[in-house]
Amino acid sequence: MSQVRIGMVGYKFMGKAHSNAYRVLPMFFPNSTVPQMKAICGRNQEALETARKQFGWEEAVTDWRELLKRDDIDLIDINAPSDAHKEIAIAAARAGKHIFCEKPLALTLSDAREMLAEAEAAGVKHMVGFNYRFAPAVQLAKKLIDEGRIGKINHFRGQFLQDWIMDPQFPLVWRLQKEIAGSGSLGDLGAHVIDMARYLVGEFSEVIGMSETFIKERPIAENMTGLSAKGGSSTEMGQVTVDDATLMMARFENGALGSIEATRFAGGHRCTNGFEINGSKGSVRFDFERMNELEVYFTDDAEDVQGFRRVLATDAPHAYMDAWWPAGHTIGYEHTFTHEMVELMDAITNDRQPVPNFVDGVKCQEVLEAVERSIEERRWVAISEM
Ligand code: 4PW
Repeated sequence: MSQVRIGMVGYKFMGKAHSNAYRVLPMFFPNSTVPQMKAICGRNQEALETARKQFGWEEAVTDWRELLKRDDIDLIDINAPSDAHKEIAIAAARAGKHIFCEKPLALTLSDAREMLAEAEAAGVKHMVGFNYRFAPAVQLAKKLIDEGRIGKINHFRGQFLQDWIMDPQFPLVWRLQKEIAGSGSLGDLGAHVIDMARYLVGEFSEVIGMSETFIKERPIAENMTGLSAKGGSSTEMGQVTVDDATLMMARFENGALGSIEATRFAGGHRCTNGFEINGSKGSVRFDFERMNELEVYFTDDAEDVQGFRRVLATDAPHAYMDAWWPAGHTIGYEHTFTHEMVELMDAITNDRQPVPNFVDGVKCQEVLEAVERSIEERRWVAISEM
């Protein structure tokens, strides 16, 4: 297969990120199967047409079911708000289409499990959008861990800190409504950290959490969509039904201990998605706001140079970097999506499941729901209970 023909549902933040990835992929990864941007889908015809032109899609359709009936579409890319994931993914699987779905995979664990079961029964390829795995510095951390170079892992300390809803006038966007988003900082931000922990450390065995909604009512405004929505002058208020911040502690199956913090109230932190992992032979530390770097520490360094060192993951030995620029020329957020789509194209072409896929989406959702149960019942919850 030299082309994968795509129908994409959603055209906002993630729609733009995915479109950019599909567009630049053939230019930088000329040996990859080419993503064909066939049709983009959304409900608001005018806004959709603007996005179609701007992002470079061939056609725009306002009903996603149309995409499933077409023979010239191989893959459905779902990046509409989370409440739309399940219905579209299951219908896509039944229509024999491969599926890419943004995270969190679903609103609930049982929905996520249904999506996985349907995709497996249909024999289609399925992938979930944990894009931060694809930062070359994260891939370096993974390599060091897999090669045993930081030894037996004892600690995972993860965080995803943002501050975009600290203003009480920030409107009640969909990410703050449980029936659309599933949960708040936990599912939106914590999901990335949980995935990172699973990727780098291993499976969770038990969790305990706490959460808070600092601002319980927000204005209902005209522009209620994105992270940069504006409050306007409306005085009508609506209930925030998700967590503003969630903290959790965890034990991993391999004996490591974990702590994770996900919040949209960390003033000054715009996108601090980071982790520190301490092993018996060394440590690694990553902060997405400096995504080209990995800090590493090895216990067997000479005594007089002991300490963290900064590795710039921007040249050829680092994952994906030979495709981009000369050494030292950094890359950004959007490149994580390009790398994600390279993996997707390769998996479809070589008839294997991409990684991360719906199995990872379900495992992440098990942890998310275990944290929610733990908060509700004020106790440790084993993942095996879920
Ligand atoms: O990558 C993150 C997303 O998964 C972004 O920083 C914002 O938080 C928007 O949604 C989530």
